[in-house]
Amino acid sequence: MKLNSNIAMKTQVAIIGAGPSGLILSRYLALHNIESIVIEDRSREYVQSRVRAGMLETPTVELLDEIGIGERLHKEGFEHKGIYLQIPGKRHHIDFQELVGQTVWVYGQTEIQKDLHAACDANQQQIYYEAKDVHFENIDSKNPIVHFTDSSGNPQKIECLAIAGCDGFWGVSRKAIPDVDADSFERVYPFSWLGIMANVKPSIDELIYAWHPNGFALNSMRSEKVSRLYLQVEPNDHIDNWSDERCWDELSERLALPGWKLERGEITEKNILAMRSFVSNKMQYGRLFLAGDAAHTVPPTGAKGLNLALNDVRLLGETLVKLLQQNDEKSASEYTSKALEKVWRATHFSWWFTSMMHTSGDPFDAQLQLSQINHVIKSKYASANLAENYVGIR
Ligand code: FAS
Ligand code: PHB
Repeated sequence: MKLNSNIAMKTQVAIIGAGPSGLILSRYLALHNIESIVIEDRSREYVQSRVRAGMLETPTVELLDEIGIGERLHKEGFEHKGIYLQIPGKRHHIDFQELVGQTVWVYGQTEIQKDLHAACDANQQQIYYEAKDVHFENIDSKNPIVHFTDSSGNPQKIECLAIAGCDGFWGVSRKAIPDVDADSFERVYPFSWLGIMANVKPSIDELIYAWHPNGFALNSMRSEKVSRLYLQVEPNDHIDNWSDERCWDELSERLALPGWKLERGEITEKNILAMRSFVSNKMQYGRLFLAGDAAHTVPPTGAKGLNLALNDVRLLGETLVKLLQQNDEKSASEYTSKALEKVWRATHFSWWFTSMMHTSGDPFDAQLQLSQINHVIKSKYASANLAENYVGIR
């Protein structure tokens, strides 16, 4: 039954998107006694089921601990001291602990989403799932309004003091910023990733990033029983072209090393992920602030996407606390410039690592890449540069 709702809900912050950025921001704000309402386009089940990131920087782990959802991560996650870089016949360990004194954590984004849902349920966080037609009013005032249609088809209105656009690359928030495209940058890469999830014990203790003439391959993991692996494929490739056997044969070829065997198992998930770098240099307008993939996207080679999103979330959380509790408009005006420093560093690193590891079919490119990878392997300084960026520059 459609009700014509003219009664406005009131909250301090309206958050668009219930992915990691939106829900972690809602937890951070609640920790600082700031109320929020979350509006999400998809169902809770759909958001929960999306397979995405797997590698967490230490600052991300610290934020999850701070908002009280780090317990399962410390029990079930894996702390990794480095990664392996591989070219045909040679596998070299880059030791982050030794080079820069930092480590990283393997814990799936789907697990973080589960922990967030539990925390939001326990704290009665108001979340509207399957909300449609989200649009804004008065975002350049101190009392912006969010309009949407709820899952029962009823029009809803939220009067708030700030809007957090955490609705990802395809969301509506970034598009609400005037002339946003004039200050945005995009690079679409001429390849995609085929990602597979498999019920098989990981064949090695830490991640392998492998350059191979056939294309890049990544051996990652989720638990002692689940492996997560990726193959560079053509940009318009389709999972119908990739039988389980072809996946395992190609992964075995690209990750091959004498005396080592890639274990095979039941493949439970296959997806193809387009590769793009995108940055909007406009991350706010009036009382609308963007965080996470709503403002930027990186190719997942450097495992930066989720970590960069949560760097924004911490900064936006701090900014909103100062704005709403201390009326600190100056900090609010500096949000974008502060966020972009890390956004561009992570964007450059993700582009650099992607360009070094993915083949183009051009033999000259291949020689340059092999020379660069060998330099990173042999030079302590070049290894430290990779390590410093991978663990997350503070
Ligand atoms: P998200 O896109 O996760 O969440 C945005 C939310 O907003 C979604 O739930 C969406 O449904 C909702 N939304 C969209 N439009 C809306 C609207 N109009 N109204 C209301 N809600 C709306 N990163 C890595 O580090 N490693 C990886 O391997 C990796 N793999 C990825 C695979 C895929 C397919 C994708 C898309 C991304 C991947 N990423 C990876 C990056 C990913 O982890 C993101 O960085 C992370 O999800 C960012 O989180 P959010 O900013 O919350 O955006
Ligand atoms: C993953 O485990 O999904 C993963 C890990 C590291 C990356 C990309 C993806 O660089």
